[in-house]
Amino acid sequence: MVQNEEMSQLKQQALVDINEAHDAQALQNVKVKYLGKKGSVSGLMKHMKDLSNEEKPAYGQQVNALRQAIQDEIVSREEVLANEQLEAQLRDEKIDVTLPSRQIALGAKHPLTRTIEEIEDLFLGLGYEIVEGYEVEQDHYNFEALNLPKSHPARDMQDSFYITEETLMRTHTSPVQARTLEQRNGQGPVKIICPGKVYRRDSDDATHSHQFTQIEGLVVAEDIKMSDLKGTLELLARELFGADREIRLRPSYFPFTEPSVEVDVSCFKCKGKGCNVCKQTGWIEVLGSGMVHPNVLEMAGFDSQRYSGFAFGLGPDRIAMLKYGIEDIRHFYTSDVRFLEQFKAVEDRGEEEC
Ligand code: FA5
Repeated sequence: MVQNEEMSQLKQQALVDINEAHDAQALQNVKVKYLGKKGSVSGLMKHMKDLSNEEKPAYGQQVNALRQAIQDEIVSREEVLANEQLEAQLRDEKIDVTLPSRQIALGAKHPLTRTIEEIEDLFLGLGYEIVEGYEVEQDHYNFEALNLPKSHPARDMQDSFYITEETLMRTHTSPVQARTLEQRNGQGPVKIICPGKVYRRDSDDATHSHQFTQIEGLVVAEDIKMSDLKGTLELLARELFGADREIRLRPSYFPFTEPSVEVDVSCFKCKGKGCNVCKQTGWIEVLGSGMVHPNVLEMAGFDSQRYSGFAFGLGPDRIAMLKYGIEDIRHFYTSDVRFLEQFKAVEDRGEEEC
């Protein structure tokens, strides 16, 4: 029978086409070619009109069986292709876990942050609280509450950026001590350190910046003496610059402390003999300090007969410059990655080797 002949040829051709389809799209095209509405299998139905009524059901069944057989072949070919694709993917995406990993560029702490954290850690260990203040500060707290009334000539010691007549960029971290004392309602003890940014109209050079950092320290309690200040600063100097450091106090002047002292630390490089770091003096000036002026205590509501205290203010920029041998303060603020990357190496080696 002609129809049977055609059907078996069609089936054979379909099997060949299915096996030659090497991806999903090609297989889909084969499917449309044979099983689509206008496909070859549907085309076989055109012979129906030439058949007798008795022959028609059997022929219809044969066409359906052919359709099913091609459909089954396509499904199994689909599975084969899917497996092949998965295997190729597994092969292509294979990871060699023995290869060395790519270098991840890790950041390092900014030298100022490291210095500030080192100082914070020491004082936290001594039971101090860390208090932060406002960078935009009222004239009252920056100066007046620190015994520097409007006309006081010592205001010239700190050239300021004023925002209005009564507000300015704080010139030091001392306003935080004035604010904290005021908040404590005349009740000691107070033991705080106050790190933060400060601003002055200083012209920028290798050792001066118009923006720099300070850490303020303040202790107010009954019976605080100058020896407490000296012991505390000795500890600080040894923590920062080595266990065999000595400090010396030189008379100085700050309106908010009386007496006031500048504190020098024996040179960590030449051990006091004289070198380029200490400018041949054997000593390095590191901070200003003194006993809190009774006026400051009284203005904040503390009884200066009952309470006494000490305060100090240091510049982490200068400390970090000394510690790491940095010759220009402006390196801290220009965000040059080549400069900052050097501190990654310091971090890897550990603090003691700096
Ligand atoms: C003060 O600012 C006082 N408030 C410190 C103080 C606090 C004294 C409490 C007594 C009691 P002075 O102006 O000296 O003091 O500044 C303190 C430190 O800030 C200096 O030792 C120095 O390290 C740093 N410093 C001052 N000006 C600059 C600047 N332009 N650039 C970088 N660091 C500076």
